[in-house]
Amino acid sequence: MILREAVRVLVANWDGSYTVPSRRLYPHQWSWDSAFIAIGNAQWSPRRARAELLTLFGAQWRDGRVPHIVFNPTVPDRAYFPGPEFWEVRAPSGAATSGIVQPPVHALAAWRVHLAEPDPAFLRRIYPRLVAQQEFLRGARRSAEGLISIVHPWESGMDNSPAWDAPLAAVDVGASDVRRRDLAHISADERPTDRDYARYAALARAYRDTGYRRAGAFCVEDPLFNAAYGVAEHTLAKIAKVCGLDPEPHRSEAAAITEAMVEHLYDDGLFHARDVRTGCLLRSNSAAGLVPLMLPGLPRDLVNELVGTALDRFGLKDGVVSSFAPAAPEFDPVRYWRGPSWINLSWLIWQGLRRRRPDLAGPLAEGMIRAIAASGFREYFDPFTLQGHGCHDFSWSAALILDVVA
Ligand code: 9WN
Repeated sequence: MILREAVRVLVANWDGSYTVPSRRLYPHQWSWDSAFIAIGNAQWSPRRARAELLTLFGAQWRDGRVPHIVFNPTVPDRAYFPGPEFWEVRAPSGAATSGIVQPPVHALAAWRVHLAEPDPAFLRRIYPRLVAQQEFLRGARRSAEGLISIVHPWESGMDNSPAWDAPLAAVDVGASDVRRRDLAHISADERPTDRDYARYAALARAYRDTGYRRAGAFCVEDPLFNAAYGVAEHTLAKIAKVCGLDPEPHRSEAAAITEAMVEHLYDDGLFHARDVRTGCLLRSNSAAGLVPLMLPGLPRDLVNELVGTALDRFGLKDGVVSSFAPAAPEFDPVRYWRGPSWINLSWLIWQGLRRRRPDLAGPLAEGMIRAIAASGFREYFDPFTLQGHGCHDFSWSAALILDVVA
């Protein structure tokens, strides 16, 4: 039943060559959403999964960046803020896109699609694009510490995470041109505040005004983003092998980023973000700090400490991981990335636990299924009551459940 319903959501959100995250709230193609969606679609339509990824990479920029939104030209500008008129940019393909990126989980998605239905021709086609995506990140975003930075909270995928409260406080808002559309669909207490939005717009505008080249006031190294980058290198090694290419450079890059993360982002049982502007660690209680569990090369003692933190502070012992630790003062069980449980975050952590701690991965998978059985394919869930929040029929909630149940 749950599987049939998941496919129904993905079919309803399919736009011919990609899937919208949500018909009304997010009516375009989003970068990391498409990766998660491809992982789910691989279970029932690998052809659709390949199309999803190839459509996204069709809008890749010449510098290798994969934009976080590819706009559907037939959707009116007023349907989503900020739309193409705000970003003022086109990919070489002619598609209107945003100018920022999202966590690079796409190599993993391509690999999972290949495993579902082996297709070396698809891998050969997408491999150079995945490599260019990584090259953009190390060319444009790598710090002296060897870590990759993000220049906007939207790049983290966890927009209003309390981890960004301190660096966002330094952002000068200026004249606001915000025309929020999200509140037409979702109650304001489940979304970022107007103050957050004023800062998001100011940061995006400032980055746009440098031709999408120079970071502004917000420049941080995020553990989820860097873990995704490292996992991408591990996965590219596997893809390179299938393509008859040398996997070694990818393996050493993965080892290097893992080492840099352990050296600069780890403290006291959790990975944290680091503010590149101040050089300070942004100690917080974000579940983004658990995602490095995905890195195959993480030292055993750190794995054990992270698992302990997930059990004690994030709800893993009950099989439901919250996006922010409930005991922390900033925790809010319904406000977007400030506490609710999200299927994609749980899935990423589940990937990290499957081989190492199957005893914990099983209950986490059951927790994801429980949330959806209780409330449907909602965008996020109250981690205690499992009540659904945000939009309905949210694509990655449907897609990743297909993978969990497979
Ligand atoms: C801004 C589409 C996206 C997700 C992000 C999530 C949310 C956008 C927004 O929706 O962000 O990119 O308008 O709030 O935070 O992770 O990719 O589902």
